[in-house]
Amino acid sequence: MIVSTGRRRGPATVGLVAAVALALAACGSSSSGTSGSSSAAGGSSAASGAAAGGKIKSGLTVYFIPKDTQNPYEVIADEGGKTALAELGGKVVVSSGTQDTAAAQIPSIQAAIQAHADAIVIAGNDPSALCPALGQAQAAGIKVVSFDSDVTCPNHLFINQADTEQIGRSEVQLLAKQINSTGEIAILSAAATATNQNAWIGYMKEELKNFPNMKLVDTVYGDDDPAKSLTVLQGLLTAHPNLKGIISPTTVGISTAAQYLSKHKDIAAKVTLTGLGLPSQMKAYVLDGTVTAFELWNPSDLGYLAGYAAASLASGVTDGAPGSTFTAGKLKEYKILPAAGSTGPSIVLGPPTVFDKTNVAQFNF
Ligand code: RAM
Repeated sequence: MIVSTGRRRGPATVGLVAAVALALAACGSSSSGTSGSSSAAGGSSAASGAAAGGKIKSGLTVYFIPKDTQNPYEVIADEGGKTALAELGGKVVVSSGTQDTAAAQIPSIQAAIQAHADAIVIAGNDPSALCPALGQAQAAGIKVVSFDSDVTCPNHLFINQADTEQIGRSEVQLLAKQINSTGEIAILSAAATATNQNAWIGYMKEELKNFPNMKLVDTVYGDDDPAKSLTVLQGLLTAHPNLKGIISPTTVGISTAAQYLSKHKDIAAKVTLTGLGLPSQMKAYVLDGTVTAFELWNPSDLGYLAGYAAASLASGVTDGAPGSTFTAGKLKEYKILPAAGSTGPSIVLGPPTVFDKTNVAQFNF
């Protein structure tokens, strides 16, 4: 487990600490239920935000538990959370593993309990395996917010980066435009258990029904590890010599694939790559013509919004009830949306941005 603490606006300190020696029996369990409560993050089922109000408490400690501590996207999101808590007179502790598994995140949840944190903000590497540990945290009075990648555990608020359906469908549409809606395509994803990628892939498959001449021939998983992403990419290209397009709904996957294609122009001439990428990582590959267009939201804003949501819940400023609103600093006011499908109460940051050569250099994330 790797932990870093951010206080005020000072630089983050990253250090290796010993894993908290607590029972990990719950690790890998999938015995969770879905939320039956109308209130997102409280124990009671408040029907409105009437009970909420007041000021954000100062001195709050919020544990940010990203998918892993190495992924630049997650690091930017965590920095956004640190900015939020610094504005509110509290602090963020970033803690997670180095691999995108639920097992690697459980020691960080236990550490948050030990530290009497006020809230946890977590990007789930698995929809249900984290629920027993998160339930223990809630029993200890810790508010739970998920961001980036949701969990299915009860009584939490999900901070979604953009509308899930829009992300999935628009990635297929972006690729279709570039390959004349024709040919074999594949997906280079993150971890096979990642809630966010799997939800987007579900909508990609729906959208592909509108493109009968585009055929999804494979989905491979690089676990948001650059080395593994490269290996599965190479396997994909070998297994499917007629591949026309790849969608990589992960910043790690798309940047790895773009780097490979930029060095193998013969393959890049035949295979079109799109997906979700950081403009800072993708700029070179757009400007050298390897990639035409891809999309993303601002991960820093995502972390900032999650930080404000966690602090608001921990202070009782909002009770997380659908329909209620709260103010997220520079991002202004957000409304909590009702549960829908397998997603509990949530907040959506905003629509994604499409990046191409006209704008890719303009973003600092
Ligand atoms: C990767 C992670 C993250 C996802 C982005 C688009 O960095 O998988 O969860 O939201 O890509």
